[in-house]
Amino acid sequence: MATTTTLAPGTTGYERSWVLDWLTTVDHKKIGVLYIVNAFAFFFFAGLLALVVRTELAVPGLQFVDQSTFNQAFTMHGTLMIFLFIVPVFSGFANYVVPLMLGAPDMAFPRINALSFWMLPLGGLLIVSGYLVGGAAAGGWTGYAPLTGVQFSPGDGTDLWIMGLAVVGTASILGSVNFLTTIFKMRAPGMTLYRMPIFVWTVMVTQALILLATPVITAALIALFIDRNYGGSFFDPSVGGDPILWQHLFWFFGHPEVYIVILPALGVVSEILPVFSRKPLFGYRAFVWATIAIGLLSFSVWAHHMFTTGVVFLPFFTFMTALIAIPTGVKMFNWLATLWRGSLVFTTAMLFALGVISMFLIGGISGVMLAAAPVDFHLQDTYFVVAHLHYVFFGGAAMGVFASAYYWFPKMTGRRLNETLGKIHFGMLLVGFNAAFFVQHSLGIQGMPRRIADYAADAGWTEMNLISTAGAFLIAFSMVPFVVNVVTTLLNGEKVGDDPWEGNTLEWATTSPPPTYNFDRLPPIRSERPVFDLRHKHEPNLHPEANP
Ligand code: HEM
Ligand SMILES: [Cu+2]
Repeated sequence: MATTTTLAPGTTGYERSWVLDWLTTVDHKKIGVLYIVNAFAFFFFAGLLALVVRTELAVPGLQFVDQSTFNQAFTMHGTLMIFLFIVPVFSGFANYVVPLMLGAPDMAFPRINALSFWMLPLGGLLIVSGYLVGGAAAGGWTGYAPLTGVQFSPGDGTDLWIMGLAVVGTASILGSVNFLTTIFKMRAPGMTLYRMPIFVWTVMVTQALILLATPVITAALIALFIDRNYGGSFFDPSVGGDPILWQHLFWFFGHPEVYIVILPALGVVSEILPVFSRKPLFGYRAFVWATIAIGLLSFSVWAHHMFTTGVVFLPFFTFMTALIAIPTGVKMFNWLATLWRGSLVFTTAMLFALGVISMFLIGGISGVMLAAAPVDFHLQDTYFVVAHLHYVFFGGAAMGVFASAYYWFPKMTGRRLNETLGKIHFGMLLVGFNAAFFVQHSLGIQGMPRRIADYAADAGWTEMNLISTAGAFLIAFSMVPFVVNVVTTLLNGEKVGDDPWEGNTLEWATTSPPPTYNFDRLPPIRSERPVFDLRHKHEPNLHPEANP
């Protein structure tokens, strides 16, 4: 039978413009890049808002902005950093690497994937557009009732904030279904659950948390919208509602949210440490179970954010919160054991991974302190909390973002970021970060409240606030070498092969960048380090644990 070997006329030679190509793509790699670029745009904007806040606080007195502008600035800063930067940026990296790590050609639902991405800039713009209609939301990123009720937040900015967050939340629910289906249904032959890279495990638990937690906040937002616009009374006590109900709903989402943010960063660290220690990850299965345990426990501790409301059974929530230290400690211990006697290579990615571990350790310790109810009564709503949350969100999670960027950039582009500029970026960020946030512990202990635009000159807080503001500007300047690095590397960076770091996981077994549908052929998958096995075909298996 005759077969056609040439294409029918008209099916070649049609090239879409690259703009249209990116706007309509359903390729998980391009969608991943779109997620990352979009998240960084919001990161830089939210960072500028942080500088507004810090500049105002540098010295006593109101110099630059009025109270209302200040409240909008920290609310938009927190909201955008959490919902438009740190969560979606990891969805971006996960979008790019999870199918690769599983040996899959794409995500399970490529079109839904594109939809979940495009809802994000839409939601983000809705939130920011509050600035165009007489003032953005100003009730804090936690949106506490009654601050966000019509009485104290009469403007449209708060309604836009609610709508934008509902869109963003719906997008991440769609995304979580896609991730979970991909992880359960799209793994290559041989890729058992216990051979999946730890990063994939952390994404899986994270997406399960998103699926369970996000509908709660979305429902609460809708209730708030009804209160504000249609005479509802969910949160208004004067007509039988309960403002504490908002706190329950918010934190039932909000605490898991912390792990939604931190788990992928811990996953990245668990990928990077073995590669640059030239050793297998110590205790693979313990990492898996610690991740699952953290995920489960995260739903039983929300009320540690509500100790001072008086409606909380303090011993229970203190105890459950303290329990989380156990699986977290397991991870810490196993990372150190991975590094122990390894031949360490201090690439920028490795430095950022070590940064995550050490900064997250500080954030974890201050977290255990806050979890003790008597201590929390003193520190609630002070700068101690601001310090704690930034050690977790910035020192932990955002450092993990930079670790990911340096580690996977060669896979995404075929070019490696410049290591000298990378190390300058890391050094400036580390110094700036600790200058900005470490002193805030003392400020909090001395009683400086969060969310204030001004403080008394004789409070004794001026010097530390000045240091904190200087640190914030150093953080901002550390982005210059980073951006220069990304731009110059894209234009003419050092071209490296498909596997510049000698990685262990499947993404390093294809070209950089990978072709459409990712793999021409896959190496056999007989352990959680298939690419390592491929490279060391003739040596005995050094890590039989995962290969029973
Ligand atoms: C560019 C570096 C950053 C600086 C200088 C900075 C600074 C600040 C400042 C001054 C506040 C206000 C404190 C207050 O008055 O309550 C704040 C709040 C906050 N920041 Fe940051 N921040 C930075 C990065 C981040 C990152 C990366 C995240 C999360 C991923 C984040 C999340 C938050 C949150 C959730 C709040 C609470 C907002 C609220 O109380 O409503 N920040 N930050
Ligand atoms: Cu919490």
